[in-house]
Amino acid sequence: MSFSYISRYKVFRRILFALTTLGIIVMTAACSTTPAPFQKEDFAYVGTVKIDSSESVASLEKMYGGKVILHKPEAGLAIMGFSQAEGELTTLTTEENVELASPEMHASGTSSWASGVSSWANGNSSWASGYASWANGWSTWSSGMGAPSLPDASKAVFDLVGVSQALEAANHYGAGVTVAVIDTGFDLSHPLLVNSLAPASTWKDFIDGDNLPQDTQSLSGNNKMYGHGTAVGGIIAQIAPQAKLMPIRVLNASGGGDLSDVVQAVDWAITHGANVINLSLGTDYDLNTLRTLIDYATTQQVHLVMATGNAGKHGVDFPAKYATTATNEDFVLSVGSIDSSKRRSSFSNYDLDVEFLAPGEGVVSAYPGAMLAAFSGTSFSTPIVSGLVALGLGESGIHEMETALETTSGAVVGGNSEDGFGIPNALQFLNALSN
Ligand SMILES: [Ca+2]
Ligand SMILES: [Ca+2]
Ligand SMILES: [Ca+2]
Repeated sequence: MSFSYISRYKVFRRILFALTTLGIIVMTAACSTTPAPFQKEDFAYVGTVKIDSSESVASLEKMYGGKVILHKPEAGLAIMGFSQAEGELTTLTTEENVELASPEMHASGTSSWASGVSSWANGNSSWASGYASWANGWSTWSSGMGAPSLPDASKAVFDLVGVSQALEAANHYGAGVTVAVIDTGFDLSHPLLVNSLAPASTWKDFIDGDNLPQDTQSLSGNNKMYGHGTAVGGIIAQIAPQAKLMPIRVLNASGGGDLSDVVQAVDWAITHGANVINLSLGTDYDLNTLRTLIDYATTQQVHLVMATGNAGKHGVDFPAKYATTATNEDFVLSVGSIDSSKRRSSFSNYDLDVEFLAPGEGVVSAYPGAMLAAFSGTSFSTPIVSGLVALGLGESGIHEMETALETTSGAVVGGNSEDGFGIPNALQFLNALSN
C-alpha cells in the first residue's frame, strides 16, 4: 500500500516537473512572440450624448473627456464611457456602468434560482443520452426528407406552444432570418448549432475582445452559467432550424456582463444584420443608455426578445420592462415562464409589463460537449419566443410580429392580467401572418 503510494507520488512529481518545464518554455515563447493580452476597458460610468453629423469622436472626447464607445451620427447619438476618476459628469446624463446578468444568476439568493440551478445540473446528466436520437433526427431532415421534426426529448415542452404543428405548416423554417444571441457565447462546435451559425464575420466576443465567442469553462471561480448561451441558441435552432444564429459574448463565466458591453453588443447585432436579438439577461436598474439603443433598434425593424426575470416577484427586470413602453414597442417583447401544466412558473416575475409566457421548465436544448440538458428559467422561455418570431419572419417577411403573436396567444391556467397576452400558439400565429 505504502510502496504504491510512494511510487505514484514519484510519478506525480516527475509529471509535475515536466509540466512546469514545459510551462516555462511555453511562457518564454509566448512572451517573445505574442502581443500583450486584451485589456478590457473598465468604465465606471456611461452616458448618451445627442449629436449631429458634425460631431466627431475626437470633438466629443475633447468636450466631455472619456471615450466614445459608440458613434452613431445616423441615429443622432453617441454613447461614451468614463473612468472612476472622471466621475459622473454634470454636463451629461451619465449612469453607473452596472452589471447585467442572466436571470438565473441575477436572482441569486432566492430559492427559485437555487432549485433552477440544481435541476439544470441534474438535467444535464439525465438528458445526455437523449442527444443521439435528436442528432439522428436532424441529419434526416437536413438531407431533405420532409419537414424538420422536434427531437423526442423536447417535443412535449415545445408543443405547449404548438411548435410541431407550426413546423408542419411552415415552408421556410426561418430561412433568411438572423437571430443574435447576446449571452455567454456558444459551444461553437455543438452539433445542434454548427449548421445554424451566421457567418463568422458577424460573431463577436466582448469579454475576450476577439471574434471567437466560444463559451469557456475556466478551472477556477464561479462557472454556474457555463453553457447558458449554448442552450439559448439551441432552443432557437430547434424552433426555426433554417434561421442563422449570431453569437455575441457579453456574459462572463459567472453570468455577468457590463452595461457598456451590452450596448455595444446590441449595436453590433443591428449593424451586422440581425433581425431578432435575444436578451436572456437583465438588471433591476432602469438604464437610459440601453433604452436609447433599444429604441434605435426598433427604428431599424429589429425585434428584441427579453427575459422578465426569475425572482418570483412583482416587477419585471430591465430591459424586458421596456417591452410595453419602447418607441415601437411592437418590436420589443418580454417573456416569462410557464410550467408543463400552463401555469405561470413560481420563479417567473409578474407585472403589467409581461407580454408573453412560454415554457421555462425542463426545456431541452444543447449543452457544451455535444450534449443535451434540460434547462429552467425565463432565460429559456425567451428563446422560444425568439424562435417563433424568426419562424414568422421567415414565412412572411420583415415586419412586426408582436401583434400576430398577441392576438393568437391563449390563456394561462389560473392566470391574470399580469400574464400579458398569455401563451403563444405557433400554428395560429403563422396562420394569422398569412391572412
Ligand atoms: Ca473568445
Ligand atoms: Ca411589446
Ligand atoms: Ca403591442
